[in-house]
Amino acid sequence: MQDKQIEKLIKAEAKRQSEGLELIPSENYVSEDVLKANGSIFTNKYSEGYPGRRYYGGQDFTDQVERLAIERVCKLFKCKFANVQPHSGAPANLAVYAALLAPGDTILGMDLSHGGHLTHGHPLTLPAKIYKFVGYKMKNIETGEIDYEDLRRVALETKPKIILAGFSAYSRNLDYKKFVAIAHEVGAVTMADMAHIAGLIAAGVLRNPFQDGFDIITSTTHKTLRGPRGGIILTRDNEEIAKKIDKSVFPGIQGGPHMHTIAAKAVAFGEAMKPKYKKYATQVLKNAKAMEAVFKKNNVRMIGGGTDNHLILADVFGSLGVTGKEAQTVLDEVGITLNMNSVAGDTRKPMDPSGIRFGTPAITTRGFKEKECKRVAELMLLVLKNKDNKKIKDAAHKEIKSLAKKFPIPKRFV
Ligand code: DSN
Repeated sequence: MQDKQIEKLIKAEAKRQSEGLELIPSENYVSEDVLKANGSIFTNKYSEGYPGRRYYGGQDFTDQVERLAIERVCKLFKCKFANVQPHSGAPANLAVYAALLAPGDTILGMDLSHGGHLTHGHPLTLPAKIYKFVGYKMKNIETGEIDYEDLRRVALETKPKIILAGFSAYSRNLDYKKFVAIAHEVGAVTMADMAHIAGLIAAGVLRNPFQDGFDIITSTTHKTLRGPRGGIILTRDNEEIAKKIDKSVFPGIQGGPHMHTIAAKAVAFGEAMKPKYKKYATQVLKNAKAMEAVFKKNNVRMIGGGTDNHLILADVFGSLGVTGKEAQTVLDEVGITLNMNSVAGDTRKPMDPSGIRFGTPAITTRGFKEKECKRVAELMLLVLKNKDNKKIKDAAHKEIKSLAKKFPIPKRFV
């Protein structure tokens, strides 16, 4: 690279990624093919519109790329319509709201403090300034069971136009059929934001909300799905909804699609169709269970009591007296990256909450199995329990570095 300053930073980040262990559950490593497509000359092209209906010339190859991405993602998630243009998850969610709602309409989503996402109603977001958000919660924080009776009560009372399932910090399975039944009672559209678990659904190791009658799925493409940073909106079979969504994405809230990203999305969707991907997704779940077992054995409180998916939300302040921020910092020092997170009922502030959130998508991509994941969980607890002991931390760091060396970040998956 001619820009030495940026080149140096890219190299430093590559070293950080390769020598440390990535446990942020929304992060992953992409293949070299995804990187190549994402860094390709499609970055030069403007393509406002949709395949066959563009506002600029020179679209022979962009049309083919976008059609391939749509065809592959529809096959992967068993649906009829897809919009692959959203720049990421937040614009994808906004585009659905804008497609189906009038300002002031109501959306019923998971309460943020119980695992919902910012775009499901945080007061500082644009959607929350336009629409009215009401929430549902867990009935029992220790088992993670959703309070479906209360969800129904709130739905009957507030008549939401959209009932939204999905989360960014929840570790249990949702009962999609219950959402659909309640939505039918109140005439709402069902929308699943499956950003975190899209890859696990694509692989068939977690249930697909479309199977239970959901109308719309939104997702990012870079988490378990292991693609470039981006978003998608899928519509099961309702063409009228799909058309409204297309209009809402462009020209509604976006201009030209990022064709290089769409090319990379197509590559990732192709990779997710391969049998090896199913193996990967199966291992992600097994690895999370292996980490859960260590936390359970050490009596560390996990929100929801454990995990059915790729992530664990642990109350480290309640169990070990270490705050989320302290835990994030001390684990960073020994080469483990994860994020501090509020837990349901947290009395601490979001910038230094009681919990940590971690997961297995990235380390599973590196080839970690249960044995290594168990060891990582043990090392995490050892460090957290001895956060001021330099000797213990140094030894843990050494072991983490050697694990990372033994399992280099792969370049190809299929
Ligand atoms: N930032 C993502 C996550 O970590 O879950 C959600 O947008």
